[in-house]
Amino acid sequence: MDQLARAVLEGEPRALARAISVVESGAEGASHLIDLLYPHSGGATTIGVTGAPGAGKSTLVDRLIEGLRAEEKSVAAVAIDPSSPFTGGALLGDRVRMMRHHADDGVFIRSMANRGRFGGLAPTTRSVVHLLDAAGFDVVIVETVGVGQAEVSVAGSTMSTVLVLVPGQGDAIQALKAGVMEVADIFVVNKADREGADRMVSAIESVLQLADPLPDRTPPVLRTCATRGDGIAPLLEALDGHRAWLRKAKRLQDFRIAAAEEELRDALGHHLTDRAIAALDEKEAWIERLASREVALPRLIRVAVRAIRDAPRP
Ligand SMILES: Nc1nc2c(ncn2[C@@H]2O[C@H](COP(=O)(O)OP(=O)(O)O)[C@@H](O)[C@H]2O)c(=O)[nH]1
Ligand SMILES: [Mg+2]
Repeated sequence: MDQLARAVLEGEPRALARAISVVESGAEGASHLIDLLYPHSGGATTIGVTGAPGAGKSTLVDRLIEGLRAEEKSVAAVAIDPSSPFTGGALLGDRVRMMRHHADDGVFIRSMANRGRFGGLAPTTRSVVHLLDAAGFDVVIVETVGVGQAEVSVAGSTMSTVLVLVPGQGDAIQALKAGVMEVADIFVVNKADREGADRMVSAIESVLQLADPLPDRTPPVLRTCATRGDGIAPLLEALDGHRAWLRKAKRLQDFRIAAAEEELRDALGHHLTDRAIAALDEKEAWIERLASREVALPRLIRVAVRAIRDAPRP
């Protein structure tokens, strides 16, 4: 493991791929690897790109990579796709699209399944981001699918979050009104080559004006056509602008603290749940009793907590 960690820190692509597999699969040594690498992370700029399936996120990420490479920044991109939850394999579409970066040492691309049981980013995904960060990439981009909970989660773990919408996506406007909008630092209306892009931009802007209390920063609403590469330079500028804003007035430190707490809560939740379930004697019988109202939740929780306490140390 120590050797693998060293190779990751040296940015060796094959070591990186192996380390990610170890972390993803939770194989033996995963915790040790994370212990070794985590102290070396924190230097990368992290960007979340989220939105509905088909919004053009991957195409946009590909363009962002191109733009960042032109600035001589190294970039790692992880696409999380819940539609392939069992294989954890790379998505063919992403692979083919991103193939042109394949020979470039400054680019690392990986698709992975989202194993988050409660929606959002799985703890392993966050660990993978830290790993890529530790490997020395200047920028780490995380693409996630979804409108709602998943965004909240990605927004909490990446420095800047870009929400990608498309013309005519009325459901998104409703979601924004319901409060999903706080999760985006930058709004992008992609497929701006299509009819209705201007209307979509105005609709988002008017929802943003409804914010109460007024935020100390109003997210910009940008237009892109990812397939043609239009609007990418302004998006990169907006990302720089948001980062500059974060660096002022201790905001970045506040973000890091909040992200760390969220990560701890999330990982601890998963960990304790797994341990309690494993430690619970006659688990099925307890669940049946819970279902048939023979036992209520508070008592079962006490039983489960006691089971963890009495279980032999792992
Ligand atoms: N017309 C148009 N199509 C786009 C644009 N961006 C992406 N697409 C297409 O939309 C489809 C879905 O793109 P993809 O990047 O895979 O979306 P994702 O699911 O959000 O990652 C693909 O066929 C893209 O070629 C755009 O700006 N305009
Ligand atoms: Mg995609």
